[in-house]
Amino acid sequence: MNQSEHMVLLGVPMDCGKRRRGCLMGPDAYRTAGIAEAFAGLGHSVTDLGNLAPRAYPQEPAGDKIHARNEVISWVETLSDAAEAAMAQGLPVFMGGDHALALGTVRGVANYAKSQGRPLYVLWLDAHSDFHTLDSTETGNLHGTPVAYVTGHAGFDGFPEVTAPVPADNICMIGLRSVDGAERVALEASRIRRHDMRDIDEHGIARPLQAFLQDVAANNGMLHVSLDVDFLDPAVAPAVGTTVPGGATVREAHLVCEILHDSGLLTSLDLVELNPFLDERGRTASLMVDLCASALGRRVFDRPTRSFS
Ligand code: NNH
Ligand code: MN
Ligand code: MN
Ligand code: MN
Repeated sequence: MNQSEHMVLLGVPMDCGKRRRGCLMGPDAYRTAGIAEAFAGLGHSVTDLGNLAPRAYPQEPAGDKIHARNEVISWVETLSDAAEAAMAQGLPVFMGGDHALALGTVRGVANYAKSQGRPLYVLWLDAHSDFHTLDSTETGNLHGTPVAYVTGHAGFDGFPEVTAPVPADNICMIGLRSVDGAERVALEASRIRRHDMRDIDEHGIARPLQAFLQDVAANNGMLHVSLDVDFLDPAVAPAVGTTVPGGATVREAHLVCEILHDSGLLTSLDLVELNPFLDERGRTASLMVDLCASALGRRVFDRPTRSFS
């Protein structure tokens, strides 16, 4: 199976979801690593819409525990609209930028899915669960909050209302190995599917993913994948500010992407937290582009078609 897609690239040089700077260089690193050429080489058409920018926003209040609150709110508005519009054009790839961009991309994609009368599913590939609210965050960094926001949790005062909250049942996290206390309590009280690295060590990475994809297919869902660089082991992906040892191997990550391609279910993709300032000769950016290629059909040999419904 190799369906041809229209790939819509959007650069999101967002760097305010945490304090360590450098993610603003992410979009150009993906371009330099040849993301458009990789998609085109697989037979897809590609449009690069360039980089987005937040609209004007009020000055940040002094002493706010939340870092860059107004700037993030402004990005969320821009990104929501851009994501919703891009969904109508093809398969958007949001080239971040830090993970706070997912507050906007997932909100917009969810609005689009709702307009199509289809449920949205979200696959969260990350060392972290990013399930803090503005009340529970210890760091005040909004890149640690998108999953709580898009599932409609309270405590996001000042942020755009989440008009199409993603049901917890429709979210699957894989790769977890750094979950804060408050996040853990909230996750355990939720129906979010969560697979830590121990799960993957014991049972492999394919099984939980396939179970999730079965559900997406059975419900005619749309599928948004949010890929955080720190899902990968820092030994193979050093270009991220929040490295956590013991992450996914190169092959585990490719297998996830290959299975995603086989499923034919992927409808939008975030690439987040790449910090090119911390990279070694572009290897992390190149690995991320290779993973994108696997998710869009690069393979050594064809496999018998596998049905996910
Ligand atoms: N849980 C931490 C926080 O809330 C870290 C989040 N950092 C991430 N998330 N890189 O993926 O600040
Ligand atoms: Mn993250
Ligand atoms: Mn992370
Ligand atoms: Mn935290």
